[in-house]
Amino acid sequence: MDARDCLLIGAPVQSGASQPGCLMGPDALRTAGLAEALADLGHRVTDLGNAAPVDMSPPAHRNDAIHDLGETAGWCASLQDRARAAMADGALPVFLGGDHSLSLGTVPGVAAHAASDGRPQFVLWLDAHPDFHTLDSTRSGNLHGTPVAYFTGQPGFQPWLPAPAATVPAAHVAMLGIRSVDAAEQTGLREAGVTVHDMRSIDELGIIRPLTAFLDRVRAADGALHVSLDVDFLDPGIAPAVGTTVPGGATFREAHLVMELLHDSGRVTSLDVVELNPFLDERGRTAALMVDLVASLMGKRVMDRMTRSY
Ligand code: 4U7
Ligand code: MN
Ligand code: MN
Ligand code: MN
Repeated sequence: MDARDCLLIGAPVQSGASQPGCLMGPDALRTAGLAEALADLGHRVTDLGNAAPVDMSPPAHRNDAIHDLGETAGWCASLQDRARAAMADGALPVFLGGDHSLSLGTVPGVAAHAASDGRPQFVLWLDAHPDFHTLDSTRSGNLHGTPVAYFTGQPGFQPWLPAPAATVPAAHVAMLGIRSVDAAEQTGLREAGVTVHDMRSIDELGIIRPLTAFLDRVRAADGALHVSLDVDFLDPGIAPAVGTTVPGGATFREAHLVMELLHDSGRVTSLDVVELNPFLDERGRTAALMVDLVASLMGKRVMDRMTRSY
């Protein structure tokens, strides 16, 4: 990848999660040196600071479990605009979460730009969870479990959330690392036709084959590719700073390999780094790991590292 204009956009959203703390995610990523790491790779980096939600007061939903709907709807609207504008500037936006409900905004926003360019939008979802609940199916009421259903255009989100600026066809979404799926999500994913590579398939096939198959499809379609990286994609042993830990996650080496392959593909046009909860971290290690993964995605290589340090 050549030098890119990277826009860092903080999205301190925590209304979609049950535990407070994601609010501090953007600042932890900054403190861990994200801008410096990207600049060291030769990219032009602008930190736009933090976005803010717009005021929204949607009607109450019949599902009583849902909480903070208005605030999450406000973030959804605000981030759709920010994402679309960042893409229109020709930049590569990196959205610093914030819980995963921020993808209710970022994905439709980047997809709207791709549509205006006449390019198909693809999404790679790196997560322990498929986040495929609807407002009716969520039992926890935590809206960070809903973005993929929303941006693939599943019914039942309006009028509670703003209409997505654009949707992404379910067939253009691939998920890697999945290992916690609720019953309603299983049915929904199957019916919608999302490609789900669960941990069993990664154990059997490795992580390269499913990823390269997807990247080949993106390339063949000349698509734009949004990557949404949830901290819980990683094994909690290496990434403890997340509210929704699930054992058996991606290893340090698997995660770096995914990032390196994404870099080599040259296809990534936008990125979410989500669910970092610094309140749960151990001496900043998860934040530091996330920065290192983003650096790998943006071109950091082992051999360059050796040349510099030895
Ligand atoms: B994350 C869950 F029940 N499915 O709906 C839910 F397991 O963004 C988890 O991937 C959602 O971290 C996790 O609450 C959302 C649960
Ligand atoms: Mn463009
Ligand atoms: Mn998630
Ligand atoms: Mn998750």
